[in-house]
Amino acid sequence: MKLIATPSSPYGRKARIVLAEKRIDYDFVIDSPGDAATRVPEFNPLGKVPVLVLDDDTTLFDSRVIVEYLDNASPVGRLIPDDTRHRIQVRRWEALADGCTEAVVAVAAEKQRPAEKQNAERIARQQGKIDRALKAISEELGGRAWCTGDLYNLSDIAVGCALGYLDIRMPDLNWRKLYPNLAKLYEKLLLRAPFKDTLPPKA
Ligand SMILES: N[C@@H](CCC(=O)N[C@@H](CS)C(=O)NCC(=O)O)C(=O)O
Repeated sequence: MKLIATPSSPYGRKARIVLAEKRIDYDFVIDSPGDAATRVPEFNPLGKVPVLVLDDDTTLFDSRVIVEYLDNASPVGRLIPDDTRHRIQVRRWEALADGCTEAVVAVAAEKQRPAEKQNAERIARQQGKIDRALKAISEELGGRAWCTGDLYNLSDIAVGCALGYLDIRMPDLNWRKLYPNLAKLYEKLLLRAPFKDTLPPKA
């Protein structure tokens, strides 16, 4: 199977971490949807990465579908709990973390426009989502070791990918100082090879 993504994509990183945690072999195909020569739309009509291409050429997207497929593809280290209540809790954390990343992408895209074309109101609205999401994640994590339950799972992976992406797109936000418990969580996640090996390159 192959995973199409970029080294900096936070959603791609989520899929790559899950592949590594599940010890599933794959080819990493780097293709940036923004490049003129991109082939991503041939695999995903939405033109977004990550896309997982199975050996029978079935294409899976988006990252939430990919991680669910992967978690079921191998019994090694389950990352999405079977129990409905806990599973929904984990998916909710994932939605919050992915949503935070979506807002970071939107702010970064707006800030790449020429200064006179930037929409300050749009930036402020997206920044509000980031600030509220981080506060909620930090408050809900509190002093616990992991985001949900007693064990590391997909909720921690999703939050870790959102935090790692903040480092490259919003280095001035200083989320570690604002939320020491998130800093502690990310430090712990970086002790795991799948996290360390997928650190996004600095922009
Ligand atoms: N909800 C999607 C989001 C995927 C996404 O936005 N990927 C970005 C890269 S990080 C992308 O491909 N952007 C290109 C575009 O939107 O045209 C997922 O979880 O996979």
